[in-house]
This record gives sequence, structure tokens and C-alpha cells, in this order.
Amino acid sequence: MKRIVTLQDISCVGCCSITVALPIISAMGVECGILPTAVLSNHTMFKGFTCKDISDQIEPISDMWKKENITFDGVYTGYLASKEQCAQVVRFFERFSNEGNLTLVDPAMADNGKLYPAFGEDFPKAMAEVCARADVIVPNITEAALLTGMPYKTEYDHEYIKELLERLLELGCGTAVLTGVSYEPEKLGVAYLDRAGKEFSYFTKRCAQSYHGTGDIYASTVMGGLMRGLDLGDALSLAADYVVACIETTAASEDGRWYGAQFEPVIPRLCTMLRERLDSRA
Ligand code: PXL
Repeated sequence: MKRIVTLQDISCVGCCSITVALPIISAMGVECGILPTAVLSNHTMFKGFTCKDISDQIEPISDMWKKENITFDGVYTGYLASKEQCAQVVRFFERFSNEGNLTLVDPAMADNGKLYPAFGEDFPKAMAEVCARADVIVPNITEAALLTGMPYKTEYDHEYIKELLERLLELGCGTAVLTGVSYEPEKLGVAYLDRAGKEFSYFTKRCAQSYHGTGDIYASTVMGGLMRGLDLGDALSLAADYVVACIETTAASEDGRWYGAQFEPVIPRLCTMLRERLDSRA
């Protein structure tokens, strides 16, 4: 069984970051170690939140893992609490990533044209340094624009997406994946470009609703899929299909959980979809 570690916050309530990564990656048959970077009462899209930065634990925990000869098949980062923490994550990559493992960075910092409330304008530059060291990055279009300095557009063509992907590769990552790409009103999807020039895209139907935390569900599923041996295209399409199923389930539910998608009831379906992709590959 593969073992990964994910570095992101614990939002105690909110269905995002570690509370999403741990159940999804575990359900996909991959051991999920965690390195919590901050503890929040809830995510930052609530009216208020508490946040205790625990950056001071990253170094001692890493030191102990080195002493215990603990290694990881994958390192996956999500929401990071500060610029300083981005620098610490770069250092973590230097110590724990190597030729034989995979680093996935979700630069979770912005959506719908805006940085999340906890970040200053200088945060994207620090996140770009984290992206530079990743094998795969999975920004949305807002994050990609902030990382590259390109304008954020809501109406665009293939050329804009290609240029964003090329500029993301210039940061230094191995493969750039863009999420939330749409060329027709009814469809939404992802596109990637790698250093060998390989291009890929996958579209699902566009759901009328959107929920917080679906980016975290997406990235966690991609990481799980890659660790189970799916190729990147299959991992991306699996994650897209799962997110659509989570959104549909949430929309159909009457319990009024507004702050995050209901990914839990759809976990059995995720396992079935993973199995189907693994079998069709064999
Ligand atoms: O879903 C990304 C995320 C993760 N963690 C925290 C957040 C957010 C998005 O707002 O606030 C604390």
C-alpha cells in the first residue's frame, strides 16, 4: 500500500482540507499521513474563524520522521496559512520529495477572481515558489492568473487557457492542470499541459450549484488515483466525475449543509468508479 503525507490546515468544521483529504484518500486504499499547518475553528468562508498557526511543528515533526526513516510515495499540499509557511513547505519538499515519489500542489488560495480573505496580495508569489517544486499543480483559473500575473477572465478561448498552462509550466512544475475550464455554458472541466507538450482535457456537465471545498475533494481524489496507479488523465476524470456526484448529492439533500459538499455518501461510488478505471486499464 502506498503512503502519502498531506500538508494543509485542519478546519475543524467545514468539510475542506484535511477533513476531506483523509477520508477520501484512505477510502481509495492509500495510507494518508497528515502534517497539519494550522488549526481553524472552521474554514474562512464563514463570517468568522479562529486560526492557530502551527508552523512551528513542521520542522520538529519532519526531523522526527527523518530519524524514524519514514518516507512517502507522495506529498500533497493544499491550503497554507501564510507566506512563511510556503517557505517551510519548500524546505519540506527538499527533504521529502525525490525522483521516486510524486508531489501534488493545490495552490488553494483564491476563487471567482478573488484571494481568500486570510491572504495578502503578496501571498501568490510565495505560493508560486511551492508550485515551482511540484510534479503536478491543480490551480483553478483565478489561482492560475494570480500565480502567473495573467489577467483573470470569465470569458475566454482555448488560446487563453493554453497560455495560462504554458505560463504555469514556466514556474517550474512538471505538469500544469487547470480546473474550472469551460468553453460552452453546459460544460465544465479540466485541461492539462506537461513538459513534453502533451495536452489533455476532460469535461462533465456543469452543475447549477457550487459548494465550498470541491477543490479539496478534487485534488484529494487526483492524489488517491495517481497513488493507485491511474494515469493522470484517468485520475483527473475520476475526480471530476466524483465532484459532480458530490454536488448532485448535496443539491438533492435537504439538510442545509451550506458550507461544504456532501462527499461522504458518495464514497462507495468513488470506490466503484476507481475499481472500474483500474480494471479497464488492466
Ligand atoms: O477549501 C480550501 C480551504 C481550506 N482551508 C481553509 C479555507 C479554505 C478556503 O476558503 O478557508 C481554512
